[in-house]
Amino acid sequence: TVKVEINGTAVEVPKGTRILDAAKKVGVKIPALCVHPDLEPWAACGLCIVKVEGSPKLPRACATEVVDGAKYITHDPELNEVRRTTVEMMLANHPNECLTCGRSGTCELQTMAANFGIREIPFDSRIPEIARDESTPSLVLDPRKCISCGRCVLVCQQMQDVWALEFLNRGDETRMMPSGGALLNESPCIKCGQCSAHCPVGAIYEKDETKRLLEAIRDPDKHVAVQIAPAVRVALGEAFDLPAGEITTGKIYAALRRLGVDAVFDTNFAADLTIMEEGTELVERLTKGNGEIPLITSCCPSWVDYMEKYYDDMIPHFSTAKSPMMMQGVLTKTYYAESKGLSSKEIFSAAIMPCTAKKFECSRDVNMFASGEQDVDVSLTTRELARMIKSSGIDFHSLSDEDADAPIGAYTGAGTIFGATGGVMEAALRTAHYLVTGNEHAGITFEDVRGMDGVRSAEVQVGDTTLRVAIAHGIANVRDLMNQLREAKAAGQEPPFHFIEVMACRGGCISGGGQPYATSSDETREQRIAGIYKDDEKSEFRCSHHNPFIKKVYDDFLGAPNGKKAHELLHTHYTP
Ligand code: HC0
Ligand code: SF4
Repeated sequence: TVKVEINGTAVEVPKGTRILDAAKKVGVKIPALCVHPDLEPWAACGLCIVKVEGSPKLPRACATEVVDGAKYITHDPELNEVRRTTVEMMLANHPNECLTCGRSGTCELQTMAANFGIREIPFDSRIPEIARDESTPSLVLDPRKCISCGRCVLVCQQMQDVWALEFLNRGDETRMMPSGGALLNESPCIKCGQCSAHCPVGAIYEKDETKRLLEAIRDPDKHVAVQIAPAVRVALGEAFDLPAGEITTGKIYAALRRLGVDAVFDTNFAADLTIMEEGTELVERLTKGNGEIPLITSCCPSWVDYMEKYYDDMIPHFSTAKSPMMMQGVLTKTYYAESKGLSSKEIFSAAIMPCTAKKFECSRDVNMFASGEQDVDVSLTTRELARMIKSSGIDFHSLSDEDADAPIGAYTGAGTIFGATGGVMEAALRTAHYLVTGNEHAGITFEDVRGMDGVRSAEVQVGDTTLRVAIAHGIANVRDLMNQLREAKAAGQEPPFHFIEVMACRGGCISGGGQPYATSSDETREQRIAGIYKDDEKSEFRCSHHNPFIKKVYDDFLGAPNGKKAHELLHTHYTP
């Protein structure tokens, strides 16, 4: 360890600790805009300079390791003045559009300006005229608002390994954009939205589609059905100052009804359905040689996009099962519509997702129109739902819990854990044993597939087979796994795994690009994941095949899992 002083307070920290973190330990917050706990520090914004007693240097606290015996001064009038000037310069290069900006109230630059009490900007304004990029269905890039902190570029390159964004231009004119000034939809972007979740200001954000849902609600000719994704229930509360991980499912259902929607469904129901379809697919591939092993999950649209772009040789390995969101959408416009005597045209189906890529998935190909109409008309992020609730004057805290509507609303614990990394795998394992052997597995939980390691693997005995499974989250963790598969294939060896789960975002959907702005650190992720497993534990049923409404939908409507009708409505295909 190393002993240092921060503003006169002694503190002992492990060797290699950075000044910023040592200061945190004694309750001192050094301002910074480029720093993010998910990313390597790279000293871009210059706000975190500190003084070292006896030295003329002003090291940047985010990137500089403490030196044994050093005495640091983090705040004094002189440092404050330098920082204030830095913020003023940023403000001169930033449009004064707080009142109409989606980040107003959560913007880190706004907070910084408020904290420094800046009342005027003593520099000439120099805002480049660069048009907004609205080329993808998911995100809007507004380079005028960019403060060149670099977080989006780092997250896109380091965490996601996509390299859709880079820095263009130099000095004050530096802006994050796709290479060569291309549009986002011409870049390799997979629409995961992690850039938007990490941007401290309003320079990258989800495409707001709240108006479309509100218009449908007001349209007397539309019957509006809304589904909510697994991960929404453990994060929406944060937008209402509840702790991360607090389960607010019943309040969300109630809020949707107050907004005027006609039917409230749960994507978790379709997650149970996905397990029946994907589980059956796995068993058929394993026992009947009906397709390639390993089977790879396909419910994450950013992962599908990435795979089609970079691993199209893996297409035969992909599960053809649609994502739960799309399954829920098609059932809403067929099975549910029929039960109400409505046509698919009369239904408006919306989804609330933790994800920006789901906006793109809704209309990605013809299979997403299996009901004859677009099965999910619009997909909104958790952040958009929070705004709708706030702007409608609904006091979220005072809502009482309500239930989802039948017959496609009830879910099991297996459906809910889809929201966490490893959850789809665990849900599948809970049912695979039953599908293979006809008997229930002795235990419900599979602790080996849980956790936050970027790549995890486990062996699970299912009947006579030792199933080898692997899980990856955060796209940067996928490459090794896919290369391992390619190598085994090329060498004619047995595949290293039977079943692989991939989620594009670190932690899984609980940390999707459309979730409430948090510091997005692993602490928040773990709190949300704990909420997901709590929801699982308190569920009456915990295996998808035990969901009585899943049995009913097969009996009444779909026939057998992987049967003809199920294939027509619930499966899809991929194109390189
Ligand atoms: Fe997910 Fe999903 S688990 S992708 O992370 O499979 O977005 O929450 O809704 O569709 O269920 C997201 C979350 C979903 C889907 C489900 C899957
Ligand atoms: Fe990169 Fe994801 Fe943002 Fe696209 S959405 S630019 S892939 S971080």
